Amino acid sequence: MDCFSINGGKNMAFTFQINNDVVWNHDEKLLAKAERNTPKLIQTTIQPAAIAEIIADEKSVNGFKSVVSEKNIAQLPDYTLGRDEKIALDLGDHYVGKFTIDIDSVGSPMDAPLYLRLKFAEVPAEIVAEAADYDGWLSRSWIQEEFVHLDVLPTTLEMPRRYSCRYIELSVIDTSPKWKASFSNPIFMAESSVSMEQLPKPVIEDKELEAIYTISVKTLQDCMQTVFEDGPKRDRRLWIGDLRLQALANYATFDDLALTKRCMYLFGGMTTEEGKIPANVFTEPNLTPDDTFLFDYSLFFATILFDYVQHTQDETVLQDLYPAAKKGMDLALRQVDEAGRLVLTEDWPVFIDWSNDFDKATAGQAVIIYAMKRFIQLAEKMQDSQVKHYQALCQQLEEFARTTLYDAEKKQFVIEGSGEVNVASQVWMVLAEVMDAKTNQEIMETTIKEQFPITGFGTPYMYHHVVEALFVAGLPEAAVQLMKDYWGKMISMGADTFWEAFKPEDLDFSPYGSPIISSYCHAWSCTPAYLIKKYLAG
Ligand code: RAM
Repeated sequence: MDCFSINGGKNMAFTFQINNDVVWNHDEKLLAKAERNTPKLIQTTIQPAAIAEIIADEKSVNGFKSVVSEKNIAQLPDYTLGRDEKIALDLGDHYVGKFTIDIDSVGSPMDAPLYLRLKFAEVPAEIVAEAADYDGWLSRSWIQEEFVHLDVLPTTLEMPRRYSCRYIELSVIDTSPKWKASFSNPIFMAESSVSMEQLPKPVIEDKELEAIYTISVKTLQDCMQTVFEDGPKRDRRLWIGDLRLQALANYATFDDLALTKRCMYLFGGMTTEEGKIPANVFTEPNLTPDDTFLFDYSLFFATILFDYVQHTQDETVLQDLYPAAKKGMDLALRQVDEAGRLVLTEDWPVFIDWSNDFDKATAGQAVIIYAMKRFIQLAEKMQDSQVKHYQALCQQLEEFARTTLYDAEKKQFVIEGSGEVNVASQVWMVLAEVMDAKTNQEIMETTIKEQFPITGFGTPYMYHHVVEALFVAGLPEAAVQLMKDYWGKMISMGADTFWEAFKPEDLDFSPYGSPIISSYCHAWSCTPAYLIKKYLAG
């Protein structure tokens, strides 16, 4: 295996993995079920609400915000554009879909082609950024920018690709001095597998929380396509860590069970010969697993199945997918030594968060305990003859955590050897409920006292787990406060949907070397809908 990583050492981050030697099992029966549950997308016609002016504003995301222009969107055709002139359309909210627009020439006969650049942007700063300046490690092909030559006008320009955006910039590279381009009838055909009309309006008295709830539901909706995508701008595919959180938020809101089932069957139907669940899968042009593996993500297959069965009591799904969950769990358990210590390896790293600034070993130990506790309940339902074996292993893992990884004096979990104390270790150990309720509360109280305001985490994915750990530890006020400080802060910076990456203490942070490539509608940030419904409603 080749693993290209920024920091392959102690924290085992990854960038790209290339595993050419993997032998895949395609379970055609499971995959046929996945295909049968493909949703028909609901389409909604969106017309731009305004013409936008993008202006510098240091308080907004990546330093820019949008204000409504004095130019009237109803007069769009009058604002003709020649060389180096541009105009930005504002859809009024974030959407995912396809764009069409009518274009005509005005003036003398069209004596040269129209050369046009279109930019589709989730946040205003993407309009301002120059693709040529991008120097990150992910492909620049993700930047939503197109160059089009049109030889004959009038025409209807139908952009063939799907975009994820709120703002669309039309920028004329050239016409000719004899004529200008005139634009009319811009249409954005938005798509999702679910509609907001399906959802009753929630009654949330706290207005800040209500706004957080509403935007998290919008984020979820825009990520719900023919799979639960991680981000409709990027990577536009099904990742298992994101799926776990999307499924939970989905049960609390749209409750689209077919889409959830489809995604579980996709993972269950494409595993390695030894039983590893891939971290993500592609569905076009064929169903194809990615040769990328993350230890914690693989374990989440069992927890996603547990959550689904708990929510639906669907026996058929359990019968169909339990074998893959079991094989995956057995494989992961091979990495537990006789002392009950999880031994992580570089070719199957834990993810936990995009940040590489902390040691993930103790959090990894907690994730396997968290997953096993749920898996064991499935094993009991299945009357698996090995239930006792799994229980014994789980106890061993917990025992190791309590005796070797817990510092009773500090009331904190540590990293074995270095003694490092970090927030992720506490959070995942609390979620795994390794200690009793009182100790869990003490752990999180100590964490608040000594580590808040949190620094170092790069994703709403990790912040979700911190908030949930606070709820689990019986500290709902602190949980709500953190939701407001984090997701609320994104809103104050202009979020229409919640982002893939966000560090309140480092507003320019991107895991990819440049924020232009980040996704600003990202599945794993949609969980306030779940957290609010589960821990605060009623
Ligand atoms: C990013 C994806 C996804 C996440 C993985 C680990 O590339 O966008 O959300 O699950 O990383």
